[in-house]
Amino acid sequence: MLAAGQALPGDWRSQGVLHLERSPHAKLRSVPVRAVRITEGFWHKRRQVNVERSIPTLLELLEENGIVDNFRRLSGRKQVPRRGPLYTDSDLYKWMEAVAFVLQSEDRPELRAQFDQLTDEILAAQEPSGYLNTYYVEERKALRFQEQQRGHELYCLGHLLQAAIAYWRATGNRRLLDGGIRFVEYLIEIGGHGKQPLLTGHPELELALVELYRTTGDRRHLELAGYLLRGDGERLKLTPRDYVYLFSGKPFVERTKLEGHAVRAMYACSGATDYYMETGDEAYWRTLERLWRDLVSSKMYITGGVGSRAQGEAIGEPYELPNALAYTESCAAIGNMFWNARLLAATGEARFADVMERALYNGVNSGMSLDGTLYCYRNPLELTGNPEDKIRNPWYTTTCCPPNLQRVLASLPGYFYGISSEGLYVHLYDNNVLDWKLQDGMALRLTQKTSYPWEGTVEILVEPAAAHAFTLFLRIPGWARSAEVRVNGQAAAGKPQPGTYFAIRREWRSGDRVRLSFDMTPRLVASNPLVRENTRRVAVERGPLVYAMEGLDQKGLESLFDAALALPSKGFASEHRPEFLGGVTVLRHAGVAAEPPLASLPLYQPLDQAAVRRTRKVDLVLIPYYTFHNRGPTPMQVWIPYEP
Ligand code: FUB
Ligand code: ZN
Repeated sequence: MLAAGQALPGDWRSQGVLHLERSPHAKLRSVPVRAVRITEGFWHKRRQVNVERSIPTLLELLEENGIVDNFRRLSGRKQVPRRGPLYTDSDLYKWMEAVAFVLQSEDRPELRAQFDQLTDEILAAQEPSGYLNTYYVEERKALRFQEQQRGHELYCLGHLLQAAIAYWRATGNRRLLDGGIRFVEYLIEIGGHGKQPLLTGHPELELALVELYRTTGDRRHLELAGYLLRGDGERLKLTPRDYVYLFSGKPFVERTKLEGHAVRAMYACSGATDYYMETGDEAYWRTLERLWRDLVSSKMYITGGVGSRAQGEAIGEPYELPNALAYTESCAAIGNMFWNARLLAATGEARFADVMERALYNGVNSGMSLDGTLYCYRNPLELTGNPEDKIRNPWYTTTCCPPNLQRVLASLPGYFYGISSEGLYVHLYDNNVLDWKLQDGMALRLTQKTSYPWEGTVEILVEPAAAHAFTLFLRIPGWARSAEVRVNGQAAAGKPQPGTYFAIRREWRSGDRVRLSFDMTPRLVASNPLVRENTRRVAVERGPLVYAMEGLDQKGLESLFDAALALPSKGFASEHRPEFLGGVTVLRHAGVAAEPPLASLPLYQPLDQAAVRRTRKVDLVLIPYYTFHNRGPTPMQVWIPYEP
């Protein structure tokens, strides 16, 4: 047992987003965020905006909206009423976690000071017992753990722990972590079988507890995660509806499909994957595999978004993937990315990296505006252009998504690589320098130079400290129609297969160069016809990016919805425009427009008179989906009709 304040095993500097050094069922170990420097390029730009605009402005909003004052009022530092929904503590914790990840990459004294100041405010509000929550206090104190379906007490603790662990890994400072451990001790004291039954209500604490276990080595932290994943439904008197919506309360291994609240489901699956990596419990793996197949076969949007319904923020039936009504909360796409990153760590299988990349570049990336001050809660795949549709906003009463997006961008270097006993896995491509070591201790520098995702060539300079035999596993994205790998100018032996890792085992010497080339020809993608809304429509992808059409780019069209892509065709023209939308590759394609415009047709008419004539030739322009709605309200669609 490890009490607050007792020495933590391991070196905080060497721990990644997930610390998998001692995880017996993880195939890959993580590389620390600080070991990967993302240099000028696609993600560098997004990360700069994150740290310079997004993170500072969100703290101002958290202050303005009383989220920090909710702690100050408990310590008597301010006499103000509590503000916001019952889970606001978690929004501050997520913001702090984002800051902690920034600090893992570089020291920013101002951010560090803000984190320390907030730690003071938070710990001053913690009760001597260890309990900490700004909602269940005063007249609501009697309700503690009495309404766990909606209460978010454990959810907030999960986010507190994640922020605290990330800060410890950034600075070696464990004040907040000790506060978190005190709360966990309190839970262990009151909770579990025979005592107060516990329910996460909103899964999140499960993954945080497994990470806490990886940090402290205290097995009780893992056991508590296991208890939560098994659920205590009978004693809590949960209904079948609760089990569906909450994605917690009953044994995780009895789940047969993805359902209920999308973020809850994604976090539960993430936590269960973490638990599997520590325990190797095969029942968990079987369930995870089954749920993953359910996701990719019928419940995931092409953007990596998850959750079709506004009602209950829920995952729909198989193939229920509406476009305009898509709920696709940013947090759910983030949860999808987290889950697949964990599955990837567990197995080293490229299918998980493909989903992780899809979510990251599209459904997650769309969530933050290009200037870093506006956020999507929903990320629909179609917009009518109604100015009342407030898709990007600086603040939400439920402001879970903004700091979630910030923590993803801040921690992104930690997702690029993995280490196995055989060598190094390269999961993601962008300009960066890795300075780390192989599992046998050999120091290794690796430098990627590329214009990915705009171009498909990646140059990799390999520099081990001394000539050394190991395997370089290079991800060949599943979307690549063809790929080529060269080592020091020579074609590598073997055929690189999309959707796998291409393994090159050799004695690597400092100065060795690998060159990867992926075919970046834009692709037309059809969906299963059971997604009824996408009948006779195509989506367009180029590299890892999903594309979309916005009304304001289409010249000579009265309405975006009058147009169709003219197929078959000579294909797309790609043009890189460095000044447009933060620098993007725009696609052009021949189209045809309805003549007369569709809006001039009656709502209903006899079938034999109803044929739509799309005869007028137009030039259609597509932009990357993640940039949609950055220029004000305008119609948008991902799934585009086509005319044969
Ligand atoms: O309940 C906390 C967060 O608020 C969820 O993750 C989001 O879906 C939103 O409901
Ligand atoms: Zn959210």
